[in-house]
Amino acid sequence: DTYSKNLKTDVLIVGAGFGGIYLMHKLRQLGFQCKIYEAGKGLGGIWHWNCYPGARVDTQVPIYEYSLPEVWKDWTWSERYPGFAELRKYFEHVDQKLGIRKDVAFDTRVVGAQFDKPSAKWIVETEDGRTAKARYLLLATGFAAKRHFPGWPGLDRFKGEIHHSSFWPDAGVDVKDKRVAVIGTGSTGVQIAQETAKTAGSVTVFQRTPNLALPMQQKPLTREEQMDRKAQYPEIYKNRMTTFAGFQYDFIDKNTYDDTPEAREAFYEKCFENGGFEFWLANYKDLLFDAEANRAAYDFWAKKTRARISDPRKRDILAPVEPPHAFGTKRPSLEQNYYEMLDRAENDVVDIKKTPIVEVTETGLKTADGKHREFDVVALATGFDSVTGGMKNMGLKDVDGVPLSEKWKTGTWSYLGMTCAGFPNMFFLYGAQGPTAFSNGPSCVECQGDWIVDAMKKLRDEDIQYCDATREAEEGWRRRVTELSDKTLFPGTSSWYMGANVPGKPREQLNYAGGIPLYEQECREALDNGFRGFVTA
Ligand code: NA7
Repeated sequence: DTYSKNLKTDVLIVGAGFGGIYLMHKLRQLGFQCKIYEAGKGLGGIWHWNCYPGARVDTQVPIYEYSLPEVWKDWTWSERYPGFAELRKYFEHVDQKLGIRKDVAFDTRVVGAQFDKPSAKWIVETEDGRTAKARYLLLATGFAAKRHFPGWPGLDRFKGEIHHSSFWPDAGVDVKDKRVAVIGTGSTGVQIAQETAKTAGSVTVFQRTPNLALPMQQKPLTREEQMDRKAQYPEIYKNRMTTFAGFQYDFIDKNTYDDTPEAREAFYEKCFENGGFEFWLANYKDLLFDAEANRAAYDFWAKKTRARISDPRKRDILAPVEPPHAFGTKRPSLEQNYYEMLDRAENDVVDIKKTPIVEVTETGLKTADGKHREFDVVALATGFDSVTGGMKNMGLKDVDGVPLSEKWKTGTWSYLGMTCAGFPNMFFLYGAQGPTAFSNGPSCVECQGDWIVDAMKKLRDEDIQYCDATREAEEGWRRRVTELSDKTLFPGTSSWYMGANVPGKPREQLNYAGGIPLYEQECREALDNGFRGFVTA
């Protein structure tokens, strides 16, 4: 069985979130025997780990779900942007339909893996001393498998409750009338702050960089309206693969200054009203390429947001007149009354770019200006060693025994954002140098998952033992990823997209910035041309 000390299987998948489950389902249909190793206690990947207050997906349903008819047919949601509890229920539903759980070993963390060329098998080791042998190793570990904890002295000294967002206790933390500190203003920090503020005595947000957050426009959904729409789902899912980011909308075919100022203002307004990422991903097509166009969008955002904050000090910290970075080159969070909430007298925002946190004490946080603030609960929403951290942390070694963490020490090399030279028959998805951070998760996973499944089918049909990317192909892919990114405004901003959120991490574009359709085309070409860029044996 899945937990046996010496597991043998065709395919070992690591991770039971959107990616791992999709791969297992598709490969089973082709007759591959698959097992999943999952470090957590349940299905759902990030939705298993993320149970912090307010954890919620920023992509609308039904875009944020599988395109598999057997799964979507009779499933409906209670709101446009569901919270983690409902997403966990969704994964139970997926399990009922696809029967995943019986082939998953939970609480099973991979700590070592190497491909043995003579037997053409991966040998995979777990933390508790088990060994698995598999022809294929598929990594579906997501882009946020390794948490980032800043190195402040005293982190373990705090006497109140202190938790990283993705280690939030399942039972929750009572914040009623408590003094809550939230450190970090990524998607996570914004969500924790606005949710805890509903019951906490006070919320203080420690902000290094303002989140250029957009109105979510949350809406309850009825079962009837969703069931009525089901006939359109096949079309919706087909269309999402034709858009840049795998959404239901795309950048419009117009540049910012093609419109008159009035028309532009009206268009921006409409994006805000529709809510979600429309102001980001359905904006003018030069938004992420042209600094001046980007500034116009920023100015609109700042005008709208500043009007919601009456306290001038808070207004300048949360929505400064001068942009902290080009709009959309860091991930905007979707907010619900975030600005009105922070504007209230009992809540506060501290600019830790000006006065960094220098120490955690038994009772609170000390900043560089010597100020000490006391708290009962501290939420660390400081993010992740994103995109590459998880894979570097699994004890993976190439055929010569060189750790992946060494190979990726000074930069990241992959081929097609799904394979690595020296790691035969290993495929990964939703990771480095794929569309990952610039796409809707399920769309990216299905695009890459289908490619991986087709590649494995081809290997089997053509009786090939293994394929291994060449170093030249990797160099070419790295150049491609860089070249696509260099045309955009992304490289000018310090973000986790660029590896710039973790001290000492090489600064480089970690994601493929050409959009899903172009990405899919490039990957298909490699496969259709007889495994171009791979050696096969
Ligand atoms: P993010 O987006 O990486 O946000 C982390 C936040 O923590 C961000 O505001 C950082 O400021 C801040 N941070 C990190 N380290 C420090 C230190 N040392 N001092 C002060 N502030 C710090 O993580 P999330 O969990 O919010 O979101 C991750 C992704 O998951 C998200 O994009 C979605 O796709 C889902 P900074 O901006 O670097 O100045």
